Amino acid sequence: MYDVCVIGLGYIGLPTASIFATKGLKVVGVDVSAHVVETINKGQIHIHEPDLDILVKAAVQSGNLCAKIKPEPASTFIIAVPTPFLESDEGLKPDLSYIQSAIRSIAPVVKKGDLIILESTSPVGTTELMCQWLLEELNDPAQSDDFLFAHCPERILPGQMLKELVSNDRIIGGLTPQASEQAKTLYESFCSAEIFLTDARTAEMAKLTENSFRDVNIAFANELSILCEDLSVDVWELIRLANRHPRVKILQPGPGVGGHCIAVDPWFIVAACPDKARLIKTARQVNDSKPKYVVDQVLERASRFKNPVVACLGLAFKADVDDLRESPARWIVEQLAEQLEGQILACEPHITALPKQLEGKATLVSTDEAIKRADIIVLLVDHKPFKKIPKRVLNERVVIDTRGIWS
Ligand code: SAJ
Repeated sequence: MYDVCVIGLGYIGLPTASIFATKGLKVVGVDVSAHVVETINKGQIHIHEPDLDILVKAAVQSGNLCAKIKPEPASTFIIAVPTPFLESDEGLKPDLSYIQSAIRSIAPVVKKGDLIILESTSPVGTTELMCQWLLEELNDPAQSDDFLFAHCPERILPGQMLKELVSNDRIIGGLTPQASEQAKTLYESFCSAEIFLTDARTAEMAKLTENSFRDVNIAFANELSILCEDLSVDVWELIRLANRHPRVKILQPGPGVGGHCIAVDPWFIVAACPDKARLIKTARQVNDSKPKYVVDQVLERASRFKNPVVACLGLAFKADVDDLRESPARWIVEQLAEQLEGQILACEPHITALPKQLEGKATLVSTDEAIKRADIIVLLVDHKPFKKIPKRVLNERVVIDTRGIWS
């Protein structure tokens, strides 16, 4: 029997399973993809995150981590599956079907006394629902107190996951105090920061609140960037100066908010309280409208040229990662490729081939080639190499810097 069975071996499940294994626990990781299972059992990885390859290799080679297609008996189950949202007739709705499938998949192997932890970011009430689903699934007169349930939201930042996995404080919300305590003992095996115990609903809302707080703050910065354009004020200088006030800490504007977390999680709050979550909803709308604003800005500048060459620097969803999914930069380049009469050069140092949507519509080039050939340079992602482009070169081009790195 295993100590821990982790369901879902993606960006959260894989580092979590691996770190437990390197601390000496017997871990089985479960994924519905045979390719993922095979890759991990070879000690390799299917996603990109700095140093994750080293951690997974060490975990597999120690004999403490293996991957399987189906769950195996364990004393703790950790659910780390996606929780996207769906567009329905009634608006945006959280899609909890992956969690429900995970619960169904563990039902044949759970025993009384097992601890079941939800790590996926989820709407308030999901841990309670999980308990309900498991009891419904088990065709015997099981009681809710036969199992221990807790929500332990992940809070790690893509690009710095391994460091933050160990050093971030954690929140654990059990359906019972015993569940919280047991989960705390487990996470203490690798977490060197403080672990705070609360109830499941508060833990669920805490995670949604953290990401909504960031979204609202970025929306404030994005709105300022639009106002400043009209008022002929340099927004970067403005924010730098305003942030010198001891109680002001504005985040940075950009071409929009991407990734699977900040742009998604606030909707869980809005879906639960549609009439009351007014600020959180507006912030989402402000951030979602920013990519189109950038497209219009570029089209307007390009209209002054005949067949301009437009260099778009960056396709990833944020700086220094290679993740192009849910990326405002990528969306902007796709729109420009559709709408602009001219040539699009795309420059993304972290990839070697363009995503399918851009094949034949843009050309992937190096930074040097992009800036040499461009009439218009559009900076979309603040990757480190772009910061080194000499001012002299930029002074000779039309520049749209959505991240303020050359300000
Ligand atoms: N962004 C801005 N301006 C800023 C900061 C970010 O435009 O000042 C943009 C980024 O470019 C990116 C998006 O926001 O497109 C999100 O990036 P991020 O670095 O803010 O966050 P994520 O999505 O990579 O990770 C977040 C983190 N949450 C918080 O910082 C509150 C992380 O700790 C969470 O674990 C993660 O969501 C998650 O999994 O929920």
